Amino acid sequence: MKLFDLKAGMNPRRVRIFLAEKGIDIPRVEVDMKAGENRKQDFLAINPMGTMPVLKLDDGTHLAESISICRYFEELYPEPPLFGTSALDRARIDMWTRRMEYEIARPIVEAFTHTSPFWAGRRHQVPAAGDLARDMANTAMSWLDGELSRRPFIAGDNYTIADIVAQCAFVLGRNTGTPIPPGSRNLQRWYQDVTQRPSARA
Ligand SMILES: N[C@@H](CCC(=O)N[C@@H](CS)C(=O)NCC(=O)O)C(=O)O
Repeated sequence: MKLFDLKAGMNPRRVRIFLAEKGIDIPRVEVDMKAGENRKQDFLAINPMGTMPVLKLDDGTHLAESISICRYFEELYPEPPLFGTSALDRARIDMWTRRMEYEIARPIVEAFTHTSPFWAGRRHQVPAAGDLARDMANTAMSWLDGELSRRPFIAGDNYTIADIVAQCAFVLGRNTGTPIPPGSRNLQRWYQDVTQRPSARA
């Protein structure tokens, strides 16, 4: 088994944090995105979408979606549970994970891709779309700040995959011009808590 990784990437970070929370250590290969390694034939043969992370299993199977990779490890190593245990728990965590993906991670990524010089020449950039995405991210952060006044973690009393998705988005946001506003006290408190976990440095 090995993980094709991208140290700076939001989605590979989800998998590394997840594995660290579970205490799982697997071999990793860093893909050189700046050199375009992920767009070359060798890597495209592994994942035609040209994205990381990719988990390669010993039988040659590949999984190329961060949440699917995490789900696979959850099945193999159920403790500590990060996707929930009861039917309701699982559904609630899934609901919050999807919300973190669509309401938080997506606009932060869009703001980055449409406005950063890093993506110039690699992606079609529409700066106004980036500005709109940044506004949407800020609106979603204000909503999430209110939600976090009522519970310690995104989906309830425990740290879950929903927190991992959100914290990785906010790491990207902090580095790319969409930080958590200082006035969002609950969100700031939550971010401090999750980023102080040892797994945050994975
Ligand atoms: N939905 C995928 C997205 C993967 C993805 O977009 N990865 C980014 C890094 S965070 C990437 O590899 N980008 C390279 C590129 O677009 O060229 C997942 O969650 O695994």
